Amino acid sequence: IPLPVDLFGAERRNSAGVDLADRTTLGETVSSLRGFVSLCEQKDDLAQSHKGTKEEAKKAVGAAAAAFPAWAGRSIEDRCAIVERLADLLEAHRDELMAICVSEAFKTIPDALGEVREAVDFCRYYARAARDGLQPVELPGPTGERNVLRYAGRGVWATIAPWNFPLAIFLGQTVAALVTGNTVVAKPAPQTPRIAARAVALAHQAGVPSDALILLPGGPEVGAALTADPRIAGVAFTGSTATARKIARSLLEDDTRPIVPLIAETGGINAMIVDSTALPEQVVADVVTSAFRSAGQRCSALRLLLLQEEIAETTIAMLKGAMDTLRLGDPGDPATDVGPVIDQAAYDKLMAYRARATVLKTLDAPAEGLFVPPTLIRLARIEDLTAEWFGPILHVVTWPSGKLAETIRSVNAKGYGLTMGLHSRIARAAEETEALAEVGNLYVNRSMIGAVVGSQPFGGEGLSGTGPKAGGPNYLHRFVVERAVSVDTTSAGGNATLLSLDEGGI
Ligand code: UN1
Repeated sequence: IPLPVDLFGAERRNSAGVDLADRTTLGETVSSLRGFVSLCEQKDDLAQSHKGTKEEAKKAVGAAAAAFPAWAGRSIEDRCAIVERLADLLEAHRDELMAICVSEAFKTIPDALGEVREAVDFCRYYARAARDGLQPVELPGPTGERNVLRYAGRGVWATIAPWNFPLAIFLGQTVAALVTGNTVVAKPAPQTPRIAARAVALAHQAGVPSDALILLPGGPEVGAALTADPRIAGVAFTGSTATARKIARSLLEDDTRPIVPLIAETGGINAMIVDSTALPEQVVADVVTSAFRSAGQRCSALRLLLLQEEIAETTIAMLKGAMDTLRLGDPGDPATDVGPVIDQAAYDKLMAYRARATVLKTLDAPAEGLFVPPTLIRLARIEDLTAEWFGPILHVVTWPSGKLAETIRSVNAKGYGLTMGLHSRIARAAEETEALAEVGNLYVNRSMIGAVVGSQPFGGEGLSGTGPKAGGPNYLHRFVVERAVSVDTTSAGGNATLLSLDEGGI
């Protein structure tokens, strides 16, 4: 049953106030992209040809450590202005950045546009949050004492980014560390070094000193060398739960090393619960967007669709019809809904899994390229899904009437807690889900992807991550140390203030 809706038009709006999937505005962008894509393909720049080594990781940390005092000593206003200049530069280079996202990460055009906009949003949001939230705070205290709480950078942060948001998350983590007065060694995913190299070059152009932000491309060995370095004062990581665990272990291994923060944003086995009162067309559109947009390669993506028994067969029939309207193909073609997956290893893993599953519906894939066709798989029980399959693969399970709480508890029992969706028109169902769902982001009657910076702080619980949420009001606080300074203003000869001596007098 084909649906009369633009399936991927449902992603919400961000800073520019333009629908991310508005294809009518993309014509101009696409024609200029074509030129850039071929340019990018020819360009064998540093990041692509160069893989970092363990020695370079050491050198980079040393240089960033030497740059720390000067960068930390700049005013908040200075650092915010630089980050806002970076946002302007990202906007000015939008088409070029989109082109690299398309050619290097196989993002579709609407996804590449969303990627650049989200990066811009992170820069502007964190600059504002630092300006508003990190000024010294005068605290009330016992009579006669002046108490001030100050925030200061911690030192050198390692930021380790995923390939699925190679610009937005790469820069989001990095800019948060920089704006709070830290210096950064930034390691992009091995699949996406070029977009990171462009982002770092623009940050330097915006005024970040070259030693305050150092790009370190490379694989897991380079990441391991970085986190094992005792001079690292914190790690911001987005990727798999297994890698987050390795990083946590490596940060704690050396007994002489300070205990430093790890911000980890990891995987999820995300479920959407649909009851018999939900609006069917909206459900189907939101399911297709949540499960198949970005070829399912978002940690927020829908993996497990839980349909109340009465509506299961009709919903599945509509879903199959909607899947038929999806176009697989060249991600640089604005008509494409689903592009290839990131690399051969991902392709092989997903295709092998699909081959042994009970497939309800799938599509034909283009003959050439790493296309995993959107696939609907039936499972008997919620417990049968035991792993995060990071691609366009959706599992469906039914649940009996009157068992909403049990259904939510079965999802909770997986131990992940990133996103959950509910489609229902019953207020009590929404309240019950809100009370029981152990997730970082609960979405009611909408899709489960596309968290907007500043409005929908993003991040999970349990196996899905440590918090604090990216794009939320508490994120920057994890990047700073707090210093409480208390001055007795009564004892020094009864003077209410300290004497102003110049340094030569001490
Ligand atoms: C991720 O896939 O790593 O809500 C994060 C979203 C994005 C974040 C996804 N803003 O889909």
